[in-house]
Amino acid sequence: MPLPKPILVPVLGDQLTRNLASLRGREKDDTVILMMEVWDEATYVKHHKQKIALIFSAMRHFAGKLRAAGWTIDYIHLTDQDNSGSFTGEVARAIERHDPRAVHIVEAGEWRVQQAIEEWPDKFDCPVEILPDDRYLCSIAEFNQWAEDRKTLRMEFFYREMRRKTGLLMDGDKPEGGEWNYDSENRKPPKDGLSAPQRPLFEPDAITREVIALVEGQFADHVGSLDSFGWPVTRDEAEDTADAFIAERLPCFGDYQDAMVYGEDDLFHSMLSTSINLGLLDPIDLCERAAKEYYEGNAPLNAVEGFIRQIIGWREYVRGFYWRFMPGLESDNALDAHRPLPEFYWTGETDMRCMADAVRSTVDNAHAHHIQRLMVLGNFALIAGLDPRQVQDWYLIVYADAYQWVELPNVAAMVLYADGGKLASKPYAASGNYINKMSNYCSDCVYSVSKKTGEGACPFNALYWHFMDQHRERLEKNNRVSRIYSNWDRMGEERQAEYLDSAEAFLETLEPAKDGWARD
Ligand code: FAD
Ligand code: DLZ
Ligand code: SF4
Repeated sequence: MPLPKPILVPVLGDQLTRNLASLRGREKDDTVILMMEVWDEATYVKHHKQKIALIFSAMRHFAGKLRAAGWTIDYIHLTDQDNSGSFTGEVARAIERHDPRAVHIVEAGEWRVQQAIEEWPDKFDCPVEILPDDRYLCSIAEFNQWAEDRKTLRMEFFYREMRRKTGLLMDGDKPEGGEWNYDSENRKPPKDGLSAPQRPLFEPDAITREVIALVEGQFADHVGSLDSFGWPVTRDEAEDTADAFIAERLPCFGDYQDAMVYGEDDLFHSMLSTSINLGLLDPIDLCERAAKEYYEGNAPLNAVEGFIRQIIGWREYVRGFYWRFMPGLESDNALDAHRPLPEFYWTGETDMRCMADAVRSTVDNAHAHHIQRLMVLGNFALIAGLDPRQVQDWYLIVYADAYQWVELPNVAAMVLYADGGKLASKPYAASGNYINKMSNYCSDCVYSVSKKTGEGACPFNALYWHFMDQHRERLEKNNRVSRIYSNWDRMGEERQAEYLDSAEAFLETLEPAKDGWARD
């Protein structure tokens, strides 16, 4: 009897879980799992070195674990001689090698890859089944249904649906404690000397060391350094990171969620995004564990609710938003912003202490925490009128947790308002006051945060009014913003001109990024 033909199951780099829809219920002797390190993915933008090393190392560890459990793994290494460089090319070669009776793949996280996969049924002489990615709480169809008849797609209302759906922090049909959202308690400025317990860092093992050498050799001109690589690359390591967060940092997660402290890169954030996005951790399981801490009296409600909202609220919402508005979201530019990304986004060489610290953390760790991404790096990009495509590339490149489905809505819609307000009710524009209130950056900055214009003034102050002035026609109609223009008008023309001249003079000094950082 000839052996029955197997099912070929390609597993992509961000699908590293045994609970993947294409693997669940499969028999080992009837399945060939294909994993592919390919040039197209590693270079469509020039990802941070730590991001590539993390993904390849996690892929290799996952493959090793499955192989040890008796699965047949066909693993394509980046430098294999016949590697075609693309998912499509590698699946075609694998079909020739294994002659499968069908290909089963879970839909891709990114539009670009999904477009390629959708061509496979016509390209290959073999049935292809594309399965929904059910690692998310809300399917794409369910999000579209929720969004269909709404004028505005505010996350808060979506989030309440997800609370009801999961029963997380619900007291019958009411939210635990009476409120859906405890953010008003989550805006504490940092106390002097605020510092958080160190998260676990993992010494690279032999597999990771081999990947690090590969990345050093093949991607030498990509941003970042691998010297401090300590990301969790296995499920066990990711679980250790989650355990440490829940025990040591979750109780303060809410209070200091928006705080920034010079040189404190993680503060009370979970540092779990890389592991969740790769598939090493189950997001709902994490939320259930956090809720248990509240019910057992180990963490306050504002912390636990805040953490759960980031995951079943924001994370699920941006994924639905991405699929609803792609491919247009990528090229949206509602504010007609065209200034090139400044070189200091890559080097950190700027006198603005807040920007320098956020870029340093980004380049050193392939990570910056949320409020640095939003209110420092993002706010600057917004009020300086930086080109959305260049800003999008930058965020996708520099963060180890960046995949377009989560990066793009955050950057194009939340930060840059390039979608014209589908996601946010108003642009998150802020002057230096906000950064001063929420951080200890300003006291030692070359610039003076209290000085509004002229020599030595904090650039955020004049850029803020310059931005508001430039977009008056659009923003004045927005009743959440319109009253700000009364303040502007009260300043009088002479003072306004000082603001605008200061901003223009500062913008003139920006050196555009050199070619070659983002793409070859
Ligand atoms: P925590 O602060 O501990 O939050 C817990 C978890 O909630 C995170 O791990 C993440 O899974 C989820 N989460 C929190 N905020 C968001 C959000 N706005 N959107 C989606 N999920 C969220 N997150 C990414 O995973 N990849 C990205 O490419 C990415 N790009 C961003 C770009 C910008 C401009 C902004 C403002 C935010 C971006 N975020 C992105 C969201 C957020 O900043 C990161 O998820 C977070 O900093 C990761 O660190 P953490 O795990 O310690 O998060
Ligand atoms: C980001 C990335 C990189 C750098 N390299 C690979 C790779 O070689 N092989 C792979 O399977 N996945 C890689 N990834 C992650 C993919 O880009 C990710 O799986 C897509 O976002 C799926 O849409
Ligand atoms: Fe940033 Fe302005 Fe504060 Fe300097 S003074 S750290 S530029 S906000």
